[in-house]
Amino acid sequence: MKLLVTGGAGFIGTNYIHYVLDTHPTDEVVVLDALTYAGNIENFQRIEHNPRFRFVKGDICDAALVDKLVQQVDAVVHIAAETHVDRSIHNADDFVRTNVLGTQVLLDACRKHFNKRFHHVSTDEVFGSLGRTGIFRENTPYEPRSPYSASKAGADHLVSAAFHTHGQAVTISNCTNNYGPYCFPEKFIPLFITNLLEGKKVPLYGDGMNIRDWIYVADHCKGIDVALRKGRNGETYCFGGRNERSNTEVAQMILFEMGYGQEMIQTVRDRPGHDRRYAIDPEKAETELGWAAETPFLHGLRKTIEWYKTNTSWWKRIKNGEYREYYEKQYGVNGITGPAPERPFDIRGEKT
Ligand code: NAD
Ligand code: TDX
Repeated sequence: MKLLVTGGAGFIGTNYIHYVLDTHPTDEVVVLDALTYAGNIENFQRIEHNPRFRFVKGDICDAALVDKLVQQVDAVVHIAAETHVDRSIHNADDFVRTNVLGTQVLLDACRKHFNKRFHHVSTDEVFGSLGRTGIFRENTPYEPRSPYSASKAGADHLVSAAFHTHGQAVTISNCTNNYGPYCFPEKFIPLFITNLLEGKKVPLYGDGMNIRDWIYVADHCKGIDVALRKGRNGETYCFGGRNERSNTEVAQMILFEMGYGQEMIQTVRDRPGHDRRYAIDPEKAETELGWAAETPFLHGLRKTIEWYKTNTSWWKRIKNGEYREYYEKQYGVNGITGPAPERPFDIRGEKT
């Protein structure tokens, strides 16, 4: 297959394209990524010269560019999004634009070009917040509570509408919190690990008793891939790690693994509207797709800590802003919210 992967320069996208190129020896991958603050082409160092890989810097809201790229592939794996809840609380504009509008632009192009297969990567946050009991499943009603999750819910509904209205070949996956290599150090686990590597304290929101269901990113990537190849059109698949932990528990595990004590925890003001608990029942994906999360949490956490210890320059260049210099030199544009360049170039400088 030839895949168009949106958001391939971010955390899950990077892990996914490495997975595809390693696992499917004849597949080709075209990455479309706007290189916002969260995208980093330094992630492509291992595959930069792989002839089955091509990178296009551009915006998923750019209908002409999307149209052109969709024509060149067999399927689209839509991973691009604005993803950080705290940023969406501060300003939701980019969330609505990229997550809602961008998804529709991709769907329109897929419909136009012989109903190209479309897999949409989404989150468990669209289902809202659980109390002590309960679990999210594919048929759980949507009740998003942050601007981020509301924009992802809007995108999911558009994908679903494309199936019901136009008969488009779509699937959706809703996954729990991911952790692992290449996660931008604004998210909980990489922020805590990198702060400790710098000898800084870690900021725990509120009472620290919010619960997340953590899944190792490689397990999620396998799920995305199997949903793309084996999923039934119009279906949603929920992926989770069967691994619920309070933030305090995760913080304590990280501190212990890195040789620090409780004194490094700094309790800070809570996130407004902070969802209390997320948990997914992944049974449908397990039985229908033969998928299961395989990485035990302690093992995955140790691998993740090791990755951040080994790849110090990767996250240090992010934390001090230097990671942007490389592509600003290449493209001469600041990708944060700026318009997509008129003529996108691929990573080797060729016109697309
Ligand atoms: P990320 O923030 O690390 O990466 C997002 C990528 O999308 C970046 O490379 C960015 O440059 C790109 N992007 C943003 N706006 C774009 C635009 N307009 N056009 C083209 N590219 C654009 O995100 P992530 O954590 O890898 O999440 C990827 C997807 O997985 C998202 O859809 C998210 O909702 C979903 N998801 C994430 C998690 C998680 O725990 N991280 C869990 C479940 C689902
Ligand atoms: O500094 C922090 N301190 C803290 O206590 C940060 C950044 C987070 N937290 C808490 C908030 C959450 O309860 O840790 C938990 C995890 O926070 P995030 O890493 O921001 O993730 P979350 O808000 O749960 O959303 C994530 O999972 C689902 C991703 O960011 C989303 O993109 C994904 O859809």
